[in-house]
Amino acid sequence: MIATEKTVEQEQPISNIEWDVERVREDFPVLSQTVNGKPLVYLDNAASSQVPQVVIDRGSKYLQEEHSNIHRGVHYLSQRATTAYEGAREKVRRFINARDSRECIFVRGATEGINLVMHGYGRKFVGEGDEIIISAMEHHANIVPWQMLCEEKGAHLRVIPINDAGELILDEYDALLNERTKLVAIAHISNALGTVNPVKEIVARAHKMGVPVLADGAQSAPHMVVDVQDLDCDFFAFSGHKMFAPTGSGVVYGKRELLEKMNPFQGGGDMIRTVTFEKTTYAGLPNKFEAGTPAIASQIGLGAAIDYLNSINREQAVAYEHELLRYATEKISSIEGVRIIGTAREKASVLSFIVEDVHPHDIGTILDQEGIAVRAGHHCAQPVMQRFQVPATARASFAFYNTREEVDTLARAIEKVIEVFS
Ligand code: 7TS
Repeated sequence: MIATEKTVEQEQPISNIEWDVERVREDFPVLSQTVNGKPLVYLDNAASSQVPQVVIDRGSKYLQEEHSNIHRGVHYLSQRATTAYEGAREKVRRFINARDSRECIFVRGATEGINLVMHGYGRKFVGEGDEIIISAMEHHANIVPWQMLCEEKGAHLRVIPINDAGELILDEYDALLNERTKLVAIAHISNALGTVNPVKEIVARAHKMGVPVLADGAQSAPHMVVDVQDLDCDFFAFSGHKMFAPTGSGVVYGKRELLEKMNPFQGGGDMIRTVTFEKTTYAGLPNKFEAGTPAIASQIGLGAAIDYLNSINREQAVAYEHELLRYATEKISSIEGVRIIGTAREKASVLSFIVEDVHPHDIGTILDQEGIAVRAGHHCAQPVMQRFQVPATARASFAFYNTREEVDTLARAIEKVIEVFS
């Protein structure tokens, strides 16, 4: 459990976790720079995480030696590019423990993955009077597509409320599930609050009613060990750029029987079997959902990022991050005038806070002068801000390369903010 009460600062070592953070930091060249004359303290990982040298090198190797279009060529380079691209798909399969790599569709990121499910599944299977359940802590990427669908179809969006700690009220979820429910779409981890949602339980309850579940894994894929078969979710979307890979990479996983029933997302090259002016037949999985030339270099980079994650001890990385969040929560919440937004029992990676009488944007600006990168705003989760009646929050979000010293620097800088505005 993350401590949330104002407690006297205690020096507790990060115990029993053998994590050589200084060694790990050497893998990430971005981290060693100075910003505004101060060492960079990068605490905006929920927006985009940094990229290790091995991923950068893999991207360079592709561009220097392999760059070519995939699937269509018999020539040497095209075959090498195809092998690398499809190799990345198999790495993704193992990373999330999907049954079959054809269930892993490459997309630009979580947003595109959710939109793919909205178009492919929603537009085919949701009709007038049907309902889609989301929660009060969703990122706009998991709200707006469903609203667009509801508007088009005359369906209704139902929202699971959250309590003052930022946890789902599961009794309300039970009350919302009914025979009109066509899909549940839920964040695995909230980007604004850090809450880890009980996706496995949510899925089990939905499946009792025969309802499929999409888990938005944008924040969980980088910070948890994810097993889609264990979760038993029907769809799982995530972005590469939040898990140490380049932008433009990402995946939506879907159970094969559902993906096969769905309509394609976009039409074009590579997603067809035959085309005549009268009729087009579609390719099998995964190509049916990957029209046009994909982000080949980025997805190969995602494969390299997964290799990197496999090369460090993933369980230790998760435990270290958890301990760092606990330390940060204790330290930051003990500063007079600071309030943490999001105090769920199960949290990961994200610390959202406000400072009495200071706008979060001013916090962000002053912290930047100290070389500290945090995000200030609504974090594309405006309904969360409305729920907690705040215009915005400042958000520090951690990765396994962040240190306790960086948390201390953040705490000192927040104290400075309070001084400036007092
Ligand atoms: N879902 C969640 C839970 C997210 O945190 C984000 C991005 C998305 C979906 C969309 O991901 P994208 O890669 O397709 O843009 N979250 C954030 C954030 O917290 N700050 O910047 C982007």
